[in-house]
Amino acid sequence: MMKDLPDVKDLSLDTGVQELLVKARNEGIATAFDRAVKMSQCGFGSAGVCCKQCLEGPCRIAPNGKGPRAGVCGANVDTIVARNFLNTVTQGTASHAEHAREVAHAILEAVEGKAPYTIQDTGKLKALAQGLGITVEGKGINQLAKEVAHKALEDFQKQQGPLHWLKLKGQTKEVENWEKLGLLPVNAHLEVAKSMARQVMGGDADPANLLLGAITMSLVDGFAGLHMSTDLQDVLLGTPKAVKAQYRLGVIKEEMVNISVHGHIPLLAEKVVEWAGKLKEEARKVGAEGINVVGVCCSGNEILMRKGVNVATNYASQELPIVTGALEAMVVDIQCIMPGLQTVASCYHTEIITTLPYAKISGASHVEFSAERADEAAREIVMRAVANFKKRDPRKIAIPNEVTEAYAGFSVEQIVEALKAVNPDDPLKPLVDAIAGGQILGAVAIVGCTNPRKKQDYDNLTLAMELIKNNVLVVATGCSAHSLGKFGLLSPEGLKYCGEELRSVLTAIGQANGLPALPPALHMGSCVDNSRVADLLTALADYLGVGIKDLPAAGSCPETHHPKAIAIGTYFIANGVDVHVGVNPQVSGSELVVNVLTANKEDFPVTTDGLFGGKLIYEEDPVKAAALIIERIKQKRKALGLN
Ligand code: BF8
Repeated sequence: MMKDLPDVKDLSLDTGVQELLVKARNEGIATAFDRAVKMSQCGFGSAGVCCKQCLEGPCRIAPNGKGPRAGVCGANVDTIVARNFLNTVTQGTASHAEHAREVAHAILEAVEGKAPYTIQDTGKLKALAQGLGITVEGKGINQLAKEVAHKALEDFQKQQGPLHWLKLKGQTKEVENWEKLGLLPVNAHLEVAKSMARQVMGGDADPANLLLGAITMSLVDGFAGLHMSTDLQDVLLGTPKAVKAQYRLGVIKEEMVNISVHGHIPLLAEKVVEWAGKLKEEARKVGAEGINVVGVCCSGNEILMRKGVNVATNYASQELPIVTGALEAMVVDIQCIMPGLQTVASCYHTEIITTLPYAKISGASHVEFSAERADEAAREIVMRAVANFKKRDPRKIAIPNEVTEAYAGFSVEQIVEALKAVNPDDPLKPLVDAIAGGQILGAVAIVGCTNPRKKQDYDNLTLAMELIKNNVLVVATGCSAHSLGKFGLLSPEGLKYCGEELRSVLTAIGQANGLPALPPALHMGSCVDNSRVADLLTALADYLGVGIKDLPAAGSCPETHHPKAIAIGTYFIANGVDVHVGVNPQVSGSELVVNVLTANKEDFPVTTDGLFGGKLIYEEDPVKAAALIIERIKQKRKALGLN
């Protein structure tokens, strides 16, 4: 088996992951990395030219120009590729919108006394209520929270006017542009249903119109998905503040009952952390020293940001905490959960516990979670983990040693707070001055995933290093943030990789806050927390009186894997931000779609760059990608009259 598989050093930069990949192979266990090697990619699917919209097909248009040029119904390759792209964006959007809706319901249940949560950020609640046009005066916190939650749910049912959250959070100049183009979404469910209806056989066959549909869908993603999720979670669970924690598989402790939380919606993860604290004594009864909760993927980000919980690993290596032989339970909710987890877990004592009725894995245990029974579910999950401690096979235990220290918790509120230490009256001024003066060349959000087809963490890290070396400020979210955390870029230690000017700015802000320096990359949260990145860009654009599209900023997802990442990227393009992806976005089969999204032909009549000021950059080499991003940042600086 070992013979035809690549060296583990070529699969991940993380030595702990490498170590456990060798262990897994020696034990005859296949992981995503090895499955990726064996699964060849379909050339038609890779180019986006396969159509499965009806039973006349599947039809496919060969990218090499040979064979039929249209499907049985006559759909040409541009229609097929654009429709597939819209489908990808719709999948990502539906995931985020469902996330937001769950949190809105949890708030309602909490304030009605049915769910065991208490509103944590009353200041943010009041600000949201005001922004949504709700009268604040004379109302109690629970009443306000109820009205805000109802407004949120209206964004899933109202039949007229743009999304409340778009009016609340959209940057004025960008909103004007979307309105002028007739792209404003009305409600999340309506738009997802409309998107599916236009994709159906015999629906929308105009590729440009389908791509505009993808833009509308991405606005749903941004406002009724990302922004709404973050805003409501901050209200219910608290707005993050700077925290210190540890990264890498060494955070799993042999002497403890270990539970990893994995998925996205933090309602469950928060409760598991709470009950792990309450049930310590139960762990001692079975011979453990306590209960250790560790994070994986975006649930990991959520409890890192709010609770300082350590992070074991990110997407591509999610099976490997099980391979330590010391993980009692992995509790999952939704999105980015590999079904292969259960296959790996069946070789160990680890219990995979699914929690949502619409996201189960065959063979896994299921403990139904809802906000109403959050305590019962979390208690049961922790007790199951405790009971599994005694089932360990000591011969199978091998936990890598390495851990890395990192800072996280950089919500916009926390960033502004840090800047206030430099200028209490005008906190954004130091940042804007540093950008205007060229000490900060621009800002890039490194976001999204890791992908078992790419050397894990390598592109995320390499791109970040290139950018900070060139004095570009980096913020990070999602599994990319984990990549940077594992290798020291979320710690002031990483400042040594920065250009001199960026280093002096980060040192000055850090020291004004009693720290040696700020880290070279600021961890802003999970994937839904890309809303925080948008909020920061909106604040800067408003401060300067320009559009987001005018800012010297970009986004990058070097190790893309999920449709959510494509939805988020499209949302940022709609806001006028260039977005780099390092993995094939599966549109190459249509020259038209490529031209519209990447604006690679100067004379092409309609491009996202022309309409919004942002475009897609596809480049697999992270060093080349950094150069392209920096070139564009310089162009945007020039247009603003900056050197
Ligand atoms: O929402 S970064 S691999 S876990 S899709 Fe998934 Fe990508 Fe990780 Fe979070 Ni986002």
